Amino acid sequence: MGCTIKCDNICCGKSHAHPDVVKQLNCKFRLLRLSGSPSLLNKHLTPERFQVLKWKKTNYGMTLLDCAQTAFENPDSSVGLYAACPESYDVFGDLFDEVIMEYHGDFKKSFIHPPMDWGDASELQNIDPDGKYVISTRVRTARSLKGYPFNPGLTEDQYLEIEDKVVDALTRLEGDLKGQYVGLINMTPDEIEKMINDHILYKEGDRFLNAARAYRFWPEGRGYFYNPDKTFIVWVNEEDHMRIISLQEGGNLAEVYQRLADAVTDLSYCLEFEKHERFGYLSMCPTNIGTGIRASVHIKLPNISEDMEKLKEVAKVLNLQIRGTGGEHTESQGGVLDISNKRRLGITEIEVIREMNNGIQQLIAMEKSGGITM
Ligand code: ADP
Ligand code: DAR
Repeated sequence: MGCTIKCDNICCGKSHAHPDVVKQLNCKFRLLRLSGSPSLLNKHLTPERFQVLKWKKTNYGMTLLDCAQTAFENPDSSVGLYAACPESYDVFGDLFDEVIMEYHGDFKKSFIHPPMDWGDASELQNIDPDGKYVISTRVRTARSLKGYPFNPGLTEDQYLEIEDKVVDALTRLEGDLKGQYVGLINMTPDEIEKMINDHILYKEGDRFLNAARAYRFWPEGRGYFYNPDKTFIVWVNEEDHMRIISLQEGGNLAEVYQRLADAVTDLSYCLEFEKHERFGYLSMCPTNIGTGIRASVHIKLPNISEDMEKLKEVAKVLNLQIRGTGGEHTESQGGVLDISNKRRLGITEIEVIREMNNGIQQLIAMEKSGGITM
């Protein structure tokens, strides 16, 4: 549709955000600036960028409000920006490029994410063969179905369409990956709580996702797939259309990683994933683009975790991220830390795993030597 609204700039001949949306954005932007929010959104959505981006709208009908509302409602966000649809990464590219550059360690505008390369899992050894530190190992990636918006733009029918397409593909898997799907709508609250506590199912009620309108029509179209051993899990329509997860007790990273590589490869024969020419595989959060991989261990490091601030500094140097026992936005319980790679973009799948493996090995070596040596 041609431009029907005269924005601040010369009319660009494209569809624009409605003036009522721009009015909301003006107010929320001012409040965000006054809040002193530490978010990457507040740092990089400069007044100059705001004046241009507030008028833009994607072909999915998504605006800057759909992308930034998470931080408007949660000024304490660390990132504060979600893509409302695949086009958001380009239509609001002046903002997303800056956030991505900072989060993923200097991924410059000229950089292009490398082609997918799972490498050879046999180069990976068991992170903790004596089983003294690592309780469990998990490797997950995010994938979005091509042609659909992300949570802020999905209709109820689209949630159900995505669920149907993903479940059809999952039920074609064979061998170790064979399993069953259960929709949240068919689960009791106690069953859901048990699966969350067992680290199998996603938590509900994340305030950042709620502000991003990710819980509309809940639990319609939401559920998870699992194999009998619960070492292969797929979340459907939580933060992303798909989270593909491989996990098991112990530190056998090679086995966990190979299972994920096989699953993604098999699913790619049945599903077309959203992919960007620069950013690789797209997801709702700019922290999860590229490989989309988060490879983590649940680990106990009683000596070096006595000084958590120092451990976090070392983790940053090793490109590692520390989360609580229940995952993001949770605290550590019983000394169990969730430690994973931070970078997911600009390096290949096998390079992500190498970076995580090397980092964890260095932390275990420090634990054995009795203290942090960096
Ligand atoms: P994501 O990994 O998808 O970014 P979270 O950080 O919220 O999401 O973690 C999701 C779930 O996975 C949580 O229940 C968390 O405890 C669990 N988890 C993460 N890493 C491991 C691991 N190495 N072993 C067992 N469970 C894990
Ligand atoms: N909590 C939001 C998102 C941070 C990245 N984690 C994701 N995508 N689950 C924030 O901006 O702090």
